[in-house]
Amino acid sequence: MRNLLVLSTIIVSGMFALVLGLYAATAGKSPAGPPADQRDEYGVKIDNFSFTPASLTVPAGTTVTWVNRDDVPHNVVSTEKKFKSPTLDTDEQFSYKFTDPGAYEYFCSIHPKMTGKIVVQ
Ligand SMILES: [Cu+2]
Repeated sequence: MRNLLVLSTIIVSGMFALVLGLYAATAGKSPAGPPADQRDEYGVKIDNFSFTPASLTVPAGTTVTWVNRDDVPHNVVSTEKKFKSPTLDTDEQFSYKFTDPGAYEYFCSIHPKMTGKIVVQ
């Protein structure tokens, strides 16, 4: 009878451990989003008369969004006329999808000293 009790205790403990393990495995499978290297959207911040990051490398097929966080209007103009945003007031944004690999330089035509680059791989 005593052996039976020990056996039951072992079985119950085992099941408890199994349930805990399943719970831990399930809990571990809820990521907060796709991994950083699998994003298909990237952002460039416009602030204090500069683009941040000034140079951004993205995989082909990426949509890049520029957001004007400055208190003066800016725009985003491709040096090779591949894309051109309207004038962006504070907190306005512009997106462009880069499908072909290459280096895309751009500037703000209102303040031509503001320059940036998107490298598409
Ligand atoms: Cu500007």
